[in-house]
Amino acid sequence: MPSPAIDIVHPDTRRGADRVPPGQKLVSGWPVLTAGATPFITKKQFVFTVSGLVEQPLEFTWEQFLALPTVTMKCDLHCVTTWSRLDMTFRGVAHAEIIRRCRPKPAAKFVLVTGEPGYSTNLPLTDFARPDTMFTHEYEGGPMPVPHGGPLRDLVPHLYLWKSAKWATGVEFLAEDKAGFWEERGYHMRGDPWKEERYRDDPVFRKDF
Ligand SMILES: Nc1nc2c(c(=O)[nH]1)N[C@H]1C(S)=C(S)[C@@H](COP(=O)(O)O)O[C@H]1N2
Ligand SMILES: [Mo]
Repeated sequence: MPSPAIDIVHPDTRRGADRVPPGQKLVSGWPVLTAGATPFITKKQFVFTVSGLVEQPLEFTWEQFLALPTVTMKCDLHCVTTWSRLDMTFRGVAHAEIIRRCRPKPAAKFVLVTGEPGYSTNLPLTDFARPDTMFTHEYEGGPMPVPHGGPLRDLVPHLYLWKSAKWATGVEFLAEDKAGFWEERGYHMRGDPWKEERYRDDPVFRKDF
């Protein structure tokens, strides 16, 4: 099968000597990291909702989501547990496509992306809206493997991988930042791997006393 044309080469893949963030090691396999059991979501059960501070709330069945326009992107992944993996190819629905359809209200400044079972992660809207982010349902030309979040996972390669919710169920647009699953447990509110934003440094979470 010929590999699909790449629409977006992620800018972080062009960082040269700075391409692998500090404190990270390259791996050749793709580790699976899940808090709890792997959920199995059938195409019939699948539902994706867009809610909160938007002009047009949205709800998609699997067929409806699959009918949305897609883009293909080559990117690197960086996990806070210190592994990084280069040159991975994904296809999916750009966040920009969702934003175009739901029209966030001016008060919306953050999002909370949700995933089964009971996962969530928060992002500033400026990170979520970047053109190199997407909800992806295809990896290397095949369906997204279930352990990696299939049928649909979020993909935000410029931040640590816990910001990319697997088994994605929706996105909520918010005025205030709201800690997700790992952020409530001490992970950073933004998670930039080049700044090593691994843990929260606000007072309740400081580790230096
Ligand atoms: N729904 C859900 N999404 C999730 C997680 C999870 O436990 N549940 N783990 C996060 C974490 S901590 C990481 S590092 C990545 C791991 O993705 P991978 O298993 O595809 O490598 O998924 C993120 N998304
Ligand atoms: Mo993680």
